[in-house]
Amino acid sequence: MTTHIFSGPLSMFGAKVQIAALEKGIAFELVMVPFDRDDNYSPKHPEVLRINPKGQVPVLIDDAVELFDSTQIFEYLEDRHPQPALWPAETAARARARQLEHRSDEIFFPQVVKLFGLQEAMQSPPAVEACAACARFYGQLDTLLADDRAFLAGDYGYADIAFYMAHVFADRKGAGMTDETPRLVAWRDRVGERPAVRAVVDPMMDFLASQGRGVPAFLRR
Ligand SMILES: N[C@@H](CCC(=O)N[C@@H](CS)C(=O)NCC(=O)O)C(=O)O
Repeated sequence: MTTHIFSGPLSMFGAKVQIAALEKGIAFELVMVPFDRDDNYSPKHPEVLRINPKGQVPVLIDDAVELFDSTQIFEYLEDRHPQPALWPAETAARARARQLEHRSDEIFFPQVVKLFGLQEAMQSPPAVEACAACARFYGQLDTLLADDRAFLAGDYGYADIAFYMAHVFADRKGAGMTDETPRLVAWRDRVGERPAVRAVVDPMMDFLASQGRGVPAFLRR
């Protein structure tokens, strides 16, 4: 039975799952759902509606297991395909990595979502505050990398995948990282070199370019 991942051409959360599955060498069929905010992400794929009461991607079908939510799917992928490990083995390190992944999705990314609706008003107080919140977040992660660690939670893993994708969208919306956080920029380059990341991000950027929409400078080819 084939594993299916339902994602969207501009789905940040779907891209997380695609990258993780590629890192683990899982054979899967990718189903791209119609995806545009202007159309309120409609029509919804019937399988997505059946499995996710929120009607959102990503959705994973692996034989009898049907899941939604990128972080829940990470946990399943790790249990089902333990190697290569994408969470740290040690309990405290694993808990910290999970917090980082959660903070990326639930603390950082909501600031980016605010900017989605403020693109014509980037000098407005809410936009300035959202950009400042992103910059503060970058500063915290830059400090985290100060002890010569190459990746956010030690070894490369889910925390890096989640934050890499979130920051691509932040950059698209005018809140990219700068040379004020050089360790984080170097981290971005390290993560961006991974074939699994390229395999997901490059088509996403091609999709944007094909629509005449902006592509972050560091991802232009
Ligand atoms: N917490 C969820 C968020 C999923 C999510 O926001 N998905 C977006 C795409 S990135 C979506 O499907 N939006 C369409 C909609 O809300 O109708 C996750 O981690 O999977």
